[in-house]
Order: sequence, then C-alpha cells, then structure tokens
Amino acid sequence: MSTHNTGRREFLKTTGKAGVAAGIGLSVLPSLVNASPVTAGNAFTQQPLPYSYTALEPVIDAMTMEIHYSKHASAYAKNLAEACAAENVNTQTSSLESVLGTISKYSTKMRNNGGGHYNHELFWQFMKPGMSTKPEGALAKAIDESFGSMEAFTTQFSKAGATRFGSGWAWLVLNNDKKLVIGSTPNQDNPLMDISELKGIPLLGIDVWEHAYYLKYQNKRADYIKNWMTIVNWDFVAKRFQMA
Ligand code: MN3
Repeated sequence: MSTHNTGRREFLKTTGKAGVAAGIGLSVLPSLVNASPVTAGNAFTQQPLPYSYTALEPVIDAMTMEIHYSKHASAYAKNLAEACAAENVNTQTSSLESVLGTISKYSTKMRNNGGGHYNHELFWQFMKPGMSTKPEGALAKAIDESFGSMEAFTTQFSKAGATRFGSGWAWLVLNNDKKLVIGSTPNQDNPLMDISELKGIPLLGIDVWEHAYYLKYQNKRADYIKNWMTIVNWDFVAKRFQMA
C-alpha cells in the first residue's frame, strides 16, 4: 500500500473522531484524538512540561529548555521503555520507585535511563516561573535545624552541585533516619537507588549536567546554580517533605 493511501486512511480515522468531538464541543477534540490506552501516561512516561519553554527565562533560556525536555529527557523515557520491555518490567503494574530501589538487579541501561527519566520528571517540578517562594512551616524549621539557616543551606547545596565532578545531580534528601542531608550523585543516579552512596527520599535536586546550562552559562556552573536557586518551587518541595 502506498504511503498516500495510508495517509488517507489515517485522515479518515481522525476526521471520524473529530466528527464525534464536534458534536460535544471543540474543547475536547485534542484529548479525544490523542487518547490511546497504549500511550496513556504513567510514571514511566514523559509528562507534559508544566510551563512553556520560555517560562523560566532569563534564568534558563528557551532553547536550553526545549532541547533538555524534548531531546535529552524524552530520550531517557524512550530508552527506559526499551529497557522495561527487555527486562520484563510491566510498566502498567510496577512502580518506578521500586525498580530504582532494586536497580542493582537490572542493566546499566535501566539504571541510566530509569534514573534519567525519574530525575527529570522531578526536575521540571522543582522549578517554577516567577520569583521563588521561600520554604515555610515545618520545612523551614527543619532546614534551620539541620543546616543552621536558609543561607547556610543554600551555600551547602550550591557547593554540592558545583563540586560534583563531571555530570550528575545535587540533592536535598530526607534520609532513613528522617534527617535532612545534602549530597550529590554521579550521572543519572539518584538517592532512591540501592547502589547510591547518598540514600533517602529526594526532596529537591538540581541537574548539573552541562546540557542543563551550557548554552547560556558555558563553563560557569556556579552562576547557573546561583540563578537556579531563585526559581525553586518551594511549595512543591514542602509537599514532598510532608508526604515523605
Ligand atoms: Mn538533564
């Protein structure tokens, strides 16, 4: 069959759905046309970016956001799906956290892409457009008690990111003793992984791979981190702290 005919068949299928949608209002059209149980979102699939590519400017430029989300992060999700298929992880019934928690049983591909996908899905939510809020309530108190002050926390967290050699992440973690700790992990590892030196529930994390900042900041990772601290979504961090 020629591609022309295939295209026509797809066209008819789409307009068929569109015809249904037209009867109940155009606003439901995109979800109806895109709806598919096979690609339905779960923790193993890339979720929509919660804001536009330009939303974090000037701290993070639109081109960096677009390449980071639509190329790097989407590749982790795609490769994770391949690894899950090859290693018999049922993405409909398994939890990604439990896979990460037993990552030593899986391949390097699962480790790199499971971590890469999980870390980035969080990363987009760790940031928010507009001026950053400040930690409040129980989280603010815990930060003060653990690090002395918010300023001291910022200094220590920034240092963890700046001194991570090569590619990786810096984290604020609630460890198994329910204490707040700061540390970093190499590559796409994270504190949920059984192979990680730094262990616990990640509450906040910054991507210090060059792909996260190089277009705008080049070699000045410290400047990227300093500016990044002004767009942290502390409400999201506080929610994770509450649930942890
Ligand atoms: Mn990244």
